[in-house]
Amino acid sequence: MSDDKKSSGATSVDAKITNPMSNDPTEKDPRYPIGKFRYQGPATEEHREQMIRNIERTPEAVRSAIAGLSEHQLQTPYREGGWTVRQVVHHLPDSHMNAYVRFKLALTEEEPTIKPYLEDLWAKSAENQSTPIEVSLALLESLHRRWVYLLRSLSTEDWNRSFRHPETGRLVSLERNLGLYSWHGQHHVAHITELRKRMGW
Ligand code: NI
Repeated sequence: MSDDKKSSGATSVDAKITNPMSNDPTEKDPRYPIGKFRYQGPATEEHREQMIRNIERTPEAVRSAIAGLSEHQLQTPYREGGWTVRQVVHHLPDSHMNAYVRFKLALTEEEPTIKPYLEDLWAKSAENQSTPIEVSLALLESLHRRWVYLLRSLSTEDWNRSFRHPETGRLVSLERNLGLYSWHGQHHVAHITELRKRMGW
């Protein structure tokens, strides 16, 4: 990962000299510290297990990312105009509960159409200010334990089961969804760790 960063860093410096208006949305964009999600095509069993392990480790990674932060630091946006660290932490179980339900729906129904949710409004709800982050951390831990049992129980055919996303009309396979959520946890953890680096926390 750090080697990748070095080489792409060198490229982006050159790109900036020739093209100061570079609009690559992933380049040095604080919204995407680990880059945007990219589906890497059908996974091997080993790669799937790697992605499941990422999901398994996410709750612990979130805990260590926020370790020692004060209430004031938790109220700091991870980037200008972005969610606060507190909102990022509460967002994870919000998002992953929806993800878990989508897995269950796709496993028990034929190509069900799922229900999207307005993540920004969920993140900005008043309850987010009053709920201690510990509550969301405990929820995330329990949810991920259950989710990982579910993921490890899937057969090869199950990974090809899918749900329909009503906004795009497309079918999303469970394997693709696994990749998305393996990325998603790391993506938000990096929001917090990058903020700490920038602030010297
Ligand atoms: Ni998210």
